[in-house]
Amino acid sequence: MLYFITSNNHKCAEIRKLTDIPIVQRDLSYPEIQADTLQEVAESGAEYCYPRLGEPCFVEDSGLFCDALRGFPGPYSNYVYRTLGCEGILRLVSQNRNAHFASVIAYHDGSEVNLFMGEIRGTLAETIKGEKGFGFDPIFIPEGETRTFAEMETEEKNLYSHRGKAFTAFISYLNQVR
Ligand code: ITT
Repeated sequence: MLYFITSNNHKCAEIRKLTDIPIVQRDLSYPEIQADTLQEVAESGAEYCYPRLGEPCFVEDSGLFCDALRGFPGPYSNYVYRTLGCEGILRLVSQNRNAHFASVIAYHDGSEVNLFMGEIRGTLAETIKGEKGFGFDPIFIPEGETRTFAEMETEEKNLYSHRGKAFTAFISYLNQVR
């Protein structure tokens, strides 16, 4: 069993499809520090959560990085999604539509924190497309595809996604140390 500390049910649903290990979701409402990197946010989240839960656990911090906006919204993606939304990002970006999603999983095993990263490059769609998924899924088309993440089933998104990659790296680490 693994504890996943998150308030985001979508993230948890995606991760559950990637493993047979039971994933127990807990929302500890951990404070997200204001930092320039996902790594710092995730690491400090895991350090906050472990002593409160008293069990090994992981957090995941992720974001959308737009090339035309020099990486914005990046670690501020949650806030920017709630304020500007998908439409707002599309309005900010015109010529250069390249972007990537990144995910960092921070696992506290009781003595230390280990980080696992995943990234997927792609482009921003011209318009919002699809109803599945969450967040910026309706505007992100992964490399090699013509559909947005929001037009894919979870299993398919997982094959490409930043979160799928980070979690797969985390599971291979667990298989080595356990
Ligand atoms: P927790 O911190 O509680 O896990 P959260 O939704 O606040 O949940 P983040 O702080 O990591 O998570 O915010 C990342 C934001 O980036 C998220 O709210 C989405 O708007 C966006 N995002 C990250 N991964 C995404 C994905 O796979 N698809 C669409 N949008 C994503």
